[in-house]
Amino acid sequence: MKRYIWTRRQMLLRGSAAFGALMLGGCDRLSQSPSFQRVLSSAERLTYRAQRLLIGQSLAREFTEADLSPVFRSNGTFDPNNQVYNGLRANHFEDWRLKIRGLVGRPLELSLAAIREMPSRTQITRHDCVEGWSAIGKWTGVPLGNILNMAQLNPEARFIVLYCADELERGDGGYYESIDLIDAFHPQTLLAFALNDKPLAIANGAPLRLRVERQLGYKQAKYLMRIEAVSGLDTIGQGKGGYWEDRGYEWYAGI
Ligand SMILES: Nc1nc2c(c(=O)[nH]1)N[C@H]1C(S)=C(S)[C@@H](COP(=O)(O)O)O[C@H]1N2
Ligand SMILES: [Mo]
Repeated sequence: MKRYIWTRRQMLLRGSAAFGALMLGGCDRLSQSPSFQRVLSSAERLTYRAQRLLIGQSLAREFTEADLSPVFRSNGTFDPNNQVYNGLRANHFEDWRLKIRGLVGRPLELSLAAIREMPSRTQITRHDCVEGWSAIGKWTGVPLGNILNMAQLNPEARFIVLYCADELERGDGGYYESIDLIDAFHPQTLLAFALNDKPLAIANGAPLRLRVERQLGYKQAKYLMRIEAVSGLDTIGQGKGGYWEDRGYEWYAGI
């Protein structure tokens, strides 16, 4: 637990340099009261304010078991069906590794077993697709922020890019998505390995998919293979930050 706190602090100090100016504007009274200031070192104070700023972001609505959709339908790719993916699938994803690269101090390769052993979060949320349907599902996964803490973001990191195993059309370069650090460290942003208490089905993105609950369906990247911390999106894909964004959709698909 101690280690987690430390790595989170490290992230907040390193990864959130951009928020510094904003934070110094002072956003909460408690962190400025003299007695509270004596309790915390200046680094801790910075962390506290950064955390409030990050975690203070609104949460997406959460639902109950009674609200669950009977079926969580699939959309977009329902089976990547390519050589690499079929090979991984044949072995129940035992050889699959999530790679974390880019602007990090400590690149990682995590097995599905390792990810399942990390502290997880379960949430029941509504998924809204631009094509006009929605579904309520129960997701279990590891907060993306925890994994980014382990990887130790460099101060220049501004976006997290998520690369998937599938192409929607042959030769399209593959599905990918990106989010900013506020969404990356939002407590409901998960790398999910289970839907409705069962291992993620192929149709819903096995072995691992993103849940970024305050945004629309196409941001919820399935079939994750690689995560990259970057300083900008211009040189990624066709430069708009995602598969559908490159085809005209909004990058910030807020609901
Ligand atoms: N890799 C990948 N991720 C994807 C897609 C896709 O085609 N490939 N489709 C997106 C869209 S438009 C939606 S609505 C959701 C659908 O998730 P589901 O199949 O679990 O319903 O996944 C999103 N993530
Ligand atoms: Mo969608």
